[in-house]
Amino acid sequence: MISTKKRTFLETPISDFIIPVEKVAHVLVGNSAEHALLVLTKTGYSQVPVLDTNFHIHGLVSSKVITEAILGLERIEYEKLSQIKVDDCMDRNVTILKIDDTFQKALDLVINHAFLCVVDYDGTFAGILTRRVILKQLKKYIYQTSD
Ligand code: 2BA
Repeated sequence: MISTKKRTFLETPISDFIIPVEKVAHVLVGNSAEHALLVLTKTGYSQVPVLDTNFHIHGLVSSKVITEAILGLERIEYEKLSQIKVDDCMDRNVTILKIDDTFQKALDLVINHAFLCVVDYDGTFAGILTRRVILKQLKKYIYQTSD
C-alpha cells in the first residue's frame, strides 16, 4: 500500500521545480538551421525548444535533426544550413506538461525524455522540467524518508 508521505510527494505540483522560460535556451520558428546550430553549440545543450513570438511551443530542435537535414548522399552539405529553417527539420512530437501537473506524471515521462516542456494555464510556454531536477528531488525524498 502507498504511504501518505509517498502520496504527498508524488502529488507535489511540478511548478516548484521548473526552469523558468527566461533561463531556457530556445530558438524561434523561422530561424535558420544555422542559427539553431549556433545556439546548440554555444549553450552545450543537445536539444532545445522551438517557440513563436507569442511563446507557443512548436517543436524541439537538436544537432541530430539538423545534421540529418543537411546529409547528402556522399557528404554533409553545410551550405544548406543557412537555407533550411528550423520548422523544416524540428521534431514536432513534443511531450507537454501543464504547470499544475504532478511530480508523479513527470516521473513517468522523464524515463523517455531528457526534459519536458511545461505550459501555463493559458497554453503559453512556462519553462522546462529536466531529468536532473526530477532525479534530485527523488534522491532527496529517498534519503529523507524511512518508509
Ligand atoms: P542535454 O543537453 O543532453 O544534457 C544532458 C545533461 O548534461 C543535462 O541534464 C545536464 O546534467 C548536463 N548539461 C548539459 N549541458 C549543460 C550546461 N550547459 N550546463 C550544465 N549542465 C549541462 P539535464 O539538466 O537533466 O537536462 C536535460 C536536457 O534538458 C538537456 O539535455 C537539454 O536538452 C535540456 N536543457 C536543460 N537545461 C536547459 C536550458 N536552460 N535551456 C534549454 N534546454 C535545456
